[in-house]
Amino acid sequence: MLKEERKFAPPAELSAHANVKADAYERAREDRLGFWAEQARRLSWETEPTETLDWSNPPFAKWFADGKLNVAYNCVDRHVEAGNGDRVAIHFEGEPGDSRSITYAQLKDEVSRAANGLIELGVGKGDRVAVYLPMIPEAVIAMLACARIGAMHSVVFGGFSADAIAARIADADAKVVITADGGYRRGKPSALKPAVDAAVSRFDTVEHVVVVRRTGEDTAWTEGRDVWWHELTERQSAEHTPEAFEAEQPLFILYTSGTTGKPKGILHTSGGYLTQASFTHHAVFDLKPETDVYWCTADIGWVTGHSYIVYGPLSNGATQVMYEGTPDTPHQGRFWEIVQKYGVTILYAAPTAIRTFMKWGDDIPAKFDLSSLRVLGSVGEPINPEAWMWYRKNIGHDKAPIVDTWWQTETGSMMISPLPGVTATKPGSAQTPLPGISATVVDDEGNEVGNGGGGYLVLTEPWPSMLRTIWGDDQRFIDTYWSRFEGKYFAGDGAKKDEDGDIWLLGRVDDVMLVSGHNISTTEVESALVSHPAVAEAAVVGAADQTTGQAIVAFVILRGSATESEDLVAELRNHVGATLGPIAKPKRIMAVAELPKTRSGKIMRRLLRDVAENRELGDVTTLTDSSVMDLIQSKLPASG
Ligand code: 6R9
Repeated sequence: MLKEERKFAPPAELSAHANVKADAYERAREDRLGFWAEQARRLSWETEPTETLDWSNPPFAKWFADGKLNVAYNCVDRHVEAGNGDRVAIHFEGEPGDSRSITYAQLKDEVSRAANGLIELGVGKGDRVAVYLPMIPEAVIAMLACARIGAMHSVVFGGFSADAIAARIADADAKVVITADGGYRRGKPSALKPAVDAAVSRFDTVEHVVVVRRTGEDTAWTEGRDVWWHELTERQSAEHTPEAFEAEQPLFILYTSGTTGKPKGILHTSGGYLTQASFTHHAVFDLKPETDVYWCTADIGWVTGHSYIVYGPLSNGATQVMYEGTPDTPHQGRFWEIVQKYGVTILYAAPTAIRTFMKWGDDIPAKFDLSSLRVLGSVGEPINPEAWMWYRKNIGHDKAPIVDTWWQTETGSMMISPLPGVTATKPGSAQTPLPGISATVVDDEGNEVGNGGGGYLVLTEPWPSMLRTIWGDDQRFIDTYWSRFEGKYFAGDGAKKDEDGDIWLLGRVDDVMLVSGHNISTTEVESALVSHPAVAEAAVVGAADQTTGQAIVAFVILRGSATESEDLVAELRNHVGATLGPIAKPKRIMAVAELPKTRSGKIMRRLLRDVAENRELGDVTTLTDSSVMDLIQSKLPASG
């Protein structure tokens, strides 16, 4: 197994002024529920909760059940009332270079108008609204407008197919869809409304389609059903009195594809979700709302956009950057140009982006002033130690701590992460459950492993932002998460504990390979490959093999200067063997130009397994770019 010896102490200055210090772990250990009750008080409640957790009917939790609050009020109005109406909430940067800064006072007006507009369209408490928008401020405004009136949003990634939209509209029975004519991607307008039209035409339950004008391109129009966002909102009052809802009022549904089967509608509710999203954002990023400029590069269609663009940062009164487009438009330094332009202090990105920046070269970020950055976050996949080191050196200039945050759509907010003012960080490890969170690693029988042991990641106590169920399917909720290990939440990730008890995530258990009777983690083989100077990215799968059960097949993206050759392949195999042991040597290694990824940047190993086993490809609807698979398949010999 890879052994990580490097460790980086938190900067003294950051430690001294950290929002959350080491004592939080102690306090939460002594009184976990008291700790969460204290965090709930960071929010503004119309009726303060007196109950913390109701776990009388597991796994169906209720948090702060007798409290009442309005989530949008907490994210917007209360900052205006506190005298911070002139603070910028969102610095929006459009891909073509247009920009717009929205203060909290302006956001309050816009959210109120949108809320009044939705009410005019007949949307009320408990109704579902599908949101299919590019990364523009209206996405945030639409989500908050729903929250403000007690309607639930169901955000669908801009760019998903009509089929994917239709499946989500049908499952949630959405009565309104909010979309745009299009958005900008890779330097061009990219239409969104046609996919919505195709999806909506299959139902008679969708009453209205609200359309934001972003690109100004011609758009097909269905009279009576379609409504321009600007016409709808401009005629509304900017006054809207937020109603307080019960803490367990549903806030949103967000679909996760999972590896098989129909997407799961993950249901989140209000008080507990906002408590943990807000607390973790405050603690893990050490946000100082008066001085920090925060930027989460995720898409709003991913849970990361929900919790760390909308609910976490706005509940904390943050000033944040929102960027519409791709990192290489119009040039590969676009992200760093934005960091320099706004003086971004906290950056939250995915390992897939970091590995892409590595591939593009150190000289690109070096051209920009990144000295404002003081905390760097990572989310979405295990971050390979080499990518972590690159991020620390080239983006954080060896001073900004990296927080590798493990969590899921289902957990609602961060669960395992270093605290930037407390933890001595280790490249590649998410390390420690956050204060108030109980996570551990168990073996096949559900027994906790000791330090140095490996197995499955589980959560052993309920947490405030946990999913409440799968929309419309309580039994699937129980079967998927609560049946593998008695009384514990099964996350579906493999993990190990190192000698210090720090947690390392090893990828989805569905991806774990079984080679000659040995369990081998895809993450570890990929990290070993990426630690070779010729490799920028790697994806590893186990393909059926007559002699070894499964054989390791690796797909690698080479760095600019390297070219594929038999010698290089042999060298890479030996490199993995030397790092992890001979059993982990890939049987085959293929250089490819791109890897198949979801919109949130996760590698879809399932498709690569289909390729490696010469099967027909499974569902590709959640892929960013399906032509990638044609390229990869064309590299393969007819039989494997
Ligand atoms: C937030 C998000 C959840 C799955 C999760 C795990 C992987 C996320 C990670 C990580 C290792 C991290 N994952 N963060 N693995 N280290 N820091 O990504 O939610 O899209 O639902 O995915 O992502 O496999 O189970 P979601």
